[in-house]
Amino acid sequence: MREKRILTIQDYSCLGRCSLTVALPTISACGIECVGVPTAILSNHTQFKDWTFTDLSDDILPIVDMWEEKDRHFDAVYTGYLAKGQVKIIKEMMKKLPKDTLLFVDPAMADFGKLYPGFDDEHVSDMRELIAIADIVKPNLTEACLLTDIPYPENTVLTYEQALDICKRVHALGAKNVLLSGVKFSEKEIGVFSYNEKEGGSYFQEPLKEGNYHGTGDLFSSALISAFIKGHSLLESAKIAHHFISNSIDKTLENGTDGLRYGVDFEEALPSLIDSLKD
Ligand code: PXL
Repeated sequence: MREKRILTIQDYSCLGRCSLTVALPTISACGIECVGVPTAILSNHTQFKDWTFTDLSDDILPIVDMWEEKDRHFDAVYTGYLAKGQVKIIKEMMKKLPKDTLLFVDPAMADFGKLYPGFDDEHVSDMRELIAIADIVKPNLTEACLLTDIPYPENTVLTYEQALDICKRVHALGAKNVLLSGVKFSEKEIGVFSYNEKEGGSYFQEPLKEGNYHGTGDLFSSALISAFIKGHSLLESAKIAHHFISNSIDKTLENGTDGLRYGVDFEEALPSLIDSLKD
C-alpha cells in the first residue's frame, strides 16, 4: 500500500519549537510523508518579546501551481498558524487540489482568552471562512469563543452542556467535525470534546499538567492528524495525541528545559507516539 501523505501549511519559526519545526518530525515519525509549505519565516515565535518576520504569502500559490503536472495527492491538508490575509490564499489552494482532499484546520491564533500578537477581528472572521470548508477543526477554548463570538468564560471549568453548546456553535460555522481541545470539567483534569452531527458529543479527560508550554497545540494537531490518517477514530487520535503531549511535558520537566518558551522535549517522546500507533 502507498505511504500516506500530509500537506501541512504553517509558519517556520526558527527558534522555539512550534509549527513546522514540530509538525515535520512528528508526522514523519508516524510513518507519513510530510510536505511542508511555510507561510512565513520568523526568527522565533511571537511569545518572545521580539522577532523577525518574512511573509511568504506570494510564494504559496506558485508553489502549488508548480505541482500541477506532478503528484498533488494528499491524504490530508493540515493548516496551522497563518499570517494575516493568508486564509484566502489557502482557500484558493484547496481549489487546486483534488476535491476529496481532507482539510484539517487548527486555527492557531489565540490562547488563554487572548489573540496572539498581530491578529485582529479580521483574521478571526477570515478563519471562519476556512472552518466553513473544513472536515475537522480543532480550536482551543479561546479560539472557539472568538470564532463563535461568545465571551471567554471567567470560569474555564465547563459543564458538559457548555462544552457541547460551544462545539455545536463551531459546527454551525460549517466544519463537519469539531474537536475542542483543553476542555476542563474539573480543576484537576483536561481533555478533548469531540462533536459531529451523526455521533453527537463525546469526550475524554486526563490528569492536568500545570504550565503553558509553548507549541504543544501544534504538536497535538500533528500527532492527532497523523493518528487519524493512520486509521484511528477522531477521539482515539485525540487520546493518542494527548498522551504524546503529556509524555513530552514529562521529558521537559525531567530535563529541566525551558519548555514554556522554547517548546517541549517532544523528540524523546516520539518513540512512545510511534508505539501507540501500532495495533
Ligand atoms: O504555536 C502557535 C504559534 C505558531 N507560530 C507562531 C507563534 C505561535 C504562538 O504564539 O507565535 C509564530
